[in-house]
Amino acid sequence: MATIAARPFDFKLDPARVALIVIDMQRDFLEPGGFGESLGNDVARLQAIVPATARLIAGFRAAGRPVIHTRECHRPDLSDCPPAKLSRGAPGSRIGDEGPMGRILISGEPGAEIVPELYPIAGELVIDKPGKGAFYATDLSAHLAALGITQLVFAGVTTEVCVQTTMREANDRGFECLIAEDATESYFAEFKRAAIDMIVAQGAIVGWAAPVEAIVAGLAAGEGAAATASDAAGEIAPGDLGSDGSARAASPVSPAPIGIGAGV
Ligand code: TIU
Repeated sequence: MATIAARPFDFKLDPARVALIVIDMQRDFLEPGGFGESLGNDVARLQAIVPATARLIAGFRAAGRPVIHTRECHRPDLSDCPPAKLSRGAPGSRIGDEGPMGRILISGEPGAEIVPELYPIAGELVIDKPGKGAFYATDLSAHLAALGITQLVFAGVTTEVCVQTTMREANDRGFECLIAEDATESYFAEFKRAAIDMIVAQGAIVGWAAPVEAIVAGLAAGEGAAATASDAAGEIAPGDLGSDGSARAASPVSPAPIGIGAGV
């Protein structure tokens, strides 16, 4: 175990059981002309967390711990996008409409891709999700169970929408959740602050919050222990899952989606 100074109190990080989930660091949310801007937002705020998020990802990779990426996007035929969601955004630049980065929030289009600085490497899971939460209608639960994960560190965008929704889903499923507070951002500064305050309130009712540097330092400190525990448990490493397609390697060109699962 490694102790990380966190809000509302120290987080006991288990280096053998922790994974990082990077939520929706896609061009559609971070760059002009995508879904985020179509909703009336200034996307510049979100670009500022790319360096801290890259440091966090590098820390997990260096420690040999899983990095899982999510992308909010829909099938080209929009069969996984409910009418209530389709009707959001400015007319002419809604989900499925053509934009400067291709069809907005559609799987396989340039806008749905993760920004180059944070691109997945071979062996990392990429979960395409039709909702705000990453557990809804995806295979995420099954992958985390197969990897022996009990703790999740969260980064990505936006704090009060997809990050908070996924963190609440994870908390209800029994995961210990820690948000990296300088590797997450909202289009609204006050919403980010409020979301994190809500997460850590009432004795970590949803989870903990800590800066990237503290998390990376904790991971590095616990690395030796992780290797020992992992060996003893015969833990499955990312990329070691079977050939049934349950964990596909991300290609450097276009990460393969895990697909729509059983909604566990
Ligand atoms: N609009 C907004 O703040 N967020 C989203 O629509 N999706 C995510 O947070 N990824």
